[in-house]
Amino acid sequence: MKTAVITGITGQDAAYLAEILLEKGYKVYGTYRRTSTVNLWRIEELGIENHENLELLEYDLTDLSASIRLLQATKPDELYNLAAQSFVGVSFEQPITTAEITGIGPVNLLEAIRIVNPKIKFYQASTSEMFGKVQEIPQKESTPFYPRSPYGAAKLYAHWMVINYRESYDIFATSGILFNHESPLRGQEFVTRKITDSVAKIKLGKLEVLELGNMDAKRDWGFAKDYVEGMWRMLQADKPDTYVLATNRTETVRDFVTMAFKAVNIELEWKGREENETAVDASTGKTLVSVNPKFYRPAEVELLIGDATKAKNDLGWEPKTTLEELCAMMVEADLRRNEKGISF
Ligand code: NDP
Ligand code: GDR
Repeated sequence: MKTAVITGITGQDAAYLAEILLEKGYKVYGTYRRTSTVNLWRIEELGIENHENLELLEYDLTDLSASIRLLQATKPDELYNLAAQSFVGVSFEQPITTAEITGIGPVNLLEAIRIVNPKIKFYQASTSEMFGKVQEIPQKESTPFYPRSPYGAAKLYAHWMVINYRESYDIFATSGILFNHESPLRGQEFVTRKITDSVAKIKLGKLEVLELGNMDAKRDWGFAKDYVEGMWRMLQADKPDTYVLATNRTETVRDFVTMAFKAVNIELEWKGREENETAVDASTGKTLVSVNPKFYRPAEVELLIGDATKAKNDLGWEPKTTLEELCAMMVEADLRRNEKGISF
């Protein structure tokens, strides 16, 4: 039986990864950090919280000694580092915390591997945010980086440290540059989930208007469950490397809003531009979407579209879920939750 450690078990990706590793027969240790109320709703939604091969351990990524003891106690074959301060918007307000968790945190784990057992295979959750300001379309492994946020810069530091530990110490350290991936388990602060939850509330008469920031930002959105399969495949490869996972399709935030309303049979009509942009219900004329500049960021990543050809060729990985399917799945889950009065 293989053993894996997944950091950040309370997060979206870790929940799906734990699910597929348990299905593959792994013993899985998931780490959570100490808070006054630990929220395990994601693994509970997946029904794996009491799985006999899943064990939860308290751990903070910013602590080197805790990282060493984590690996001594669990003796993993594979270590997936999914923990991070992962919200780009917050990283502008908390750049130092973001650097400590998202930038230096992974180095604590790399050092722990070096000290405890250099044979442990390591996966680092790198991100398309490292590409930032457009240098090339579509973005792939060889595209130059130009991060546009404290989060992107912190992730880029960690990314280069992974490559350095790979080359310096012969550690199986792999980096997945993943483009945005969403699901019904996505946090509500991220734009897709904010949209699907608000659409559900508007449909049920629990919210009047959805307020958003930059509608023109373009993202390459995939389904998180497809992407965690790619993470696992990366650690089964013959050698450590860097891989992009993406769908190679990009849409604006506005397009996603239109799609989500369509999923509840509401056609939108868009009016105005930038700060004055709104969308009304085409059949009633009621305003359902408006722009609030408080959601603008000091610097924006305007366009992301990834090329995952390398992952397809080397790992046989391809996304399976279309954006329409993903959006409908998220709206449906939020309708169900809102009907029951549950809010995650
Ligand atoms: P989430 O924000 O859902 O989860 C992040 C996890 O990290 C949470 O469990 C959080 O715990 C944990 N965490 C935060 N700080 C610490 C800390 N100091 N010590 C230990 N754990 C900590 O992220 P996702 O699941 O969406 O993403 C997983 C990883 O992939 C992240 O590293 C993210 O940056 C990266 N990524 C995500 C993409 C996406 O589109 N989802 C795309 C590319 C990369 P808590 O619940 O206590 O806050
Ligand atoms: P992103 O995701 O920054 O790409 O990072 P997010 O969903 O937060 O933003 C996507 C785009 O939507 C625009 N936007 C808004 N965003 C939020 N959150 N709220 C709004 O109201 C809003 N209105 C417009 C944003 O400006 C942005 O352009 C995610 C995270 O999961 C990272 O951890 C990960 O690394 C990257 O995806 C790839």
